Amino acid sequence: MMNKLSLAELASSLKLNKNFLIFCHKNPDPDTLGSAYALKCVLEALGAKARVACCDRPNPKFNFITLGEDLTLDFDISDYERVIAIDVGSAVQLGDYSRFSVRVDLIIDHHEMSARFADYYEDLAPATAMIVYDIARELGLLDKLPSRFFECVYAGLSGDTGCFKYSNTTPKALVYASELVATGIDFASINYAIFDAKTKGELAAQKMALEHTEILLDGALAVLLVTNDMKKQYGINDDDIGDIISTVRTIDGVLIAVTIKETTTQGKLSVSSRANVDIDVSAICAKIGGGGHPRAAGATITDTETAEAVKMLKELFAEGIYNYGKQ
Ligand SMILES: [Mn+2]
Repeated sequence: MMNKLSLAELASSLKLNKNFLIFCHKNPDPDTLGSAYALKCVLEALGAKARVACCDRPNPKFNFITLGEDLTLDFDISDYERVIAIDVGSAVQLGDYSRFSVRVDLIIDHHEMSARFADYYEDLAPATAMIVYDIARELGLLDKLPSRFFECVYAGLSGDTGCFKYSNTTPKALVYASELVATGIDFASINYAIFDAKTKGELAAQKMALEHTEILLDGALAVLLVTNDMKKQYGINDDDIGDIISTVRTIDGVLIAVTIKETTTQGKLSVSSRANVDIDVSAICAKIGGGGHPRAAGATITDTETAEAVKMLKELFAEGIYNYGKQ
């Protein structure tokens, strides 16, 4: 895989414009938000203006990254000289803002599916935030950036590595974490906000997961369907179930965890999957038009009856487990 730009070319190209828009992916996580706001710090240090945009409202627990800003576009995209998509694997990942994908001038990402079209793509980088850190270093800005920059990079890196416990935690990730911790940031509060703090709604969602997760294939496959009726019954909203897959995947013995969520749009389902072993769930999700990382991937299903989609998904992921068993 050849990058269209080298790191040096990418970094110096950022000096050419004065007014940037930075798109995050839909259902924003700490990596897309942390990368966007860290890049905003870099651009501001270069004397430019930058605005971060996302089609979905971030979970309020990420306010320490966004400072509670409204990320929805309320004005003309043509106001911006240069439009960047960060941690965005494909146009679909822009969600309701995918209509703006033709305006994107620069893609910085680490999802395998973007390898072919990203301008700067780092194969198996644990987090896009590490690429933004590389950009700042390349520009010689590390001594000049505010602590907020390091907090945002740390949030992205810690977020995508599950607090440095997922299999994507490379030695390089830990070296970067070491440098970030050495700047004196309050990393413990960041980790608490991302991983430990649970709202009452999230705890109610865990109760729902406990009561409704189906365990299949002798415990190898865990599937949780969350219908709109269940959300009402448990008094929970979409924020509360945003990371419910993390609960489902902790069930001992599970090789693949899958959540299937009904959305407020009729006939549209949001699918998330996690592999606890070396099964490439992004390849499985690609079969239904989705993608992601080898051990964390998702897809969106439209125009399919919920029951029919659930049956299809169970078969699809079961096949992945059978093939893994044959190895
Ligand atoms: Mn990411």
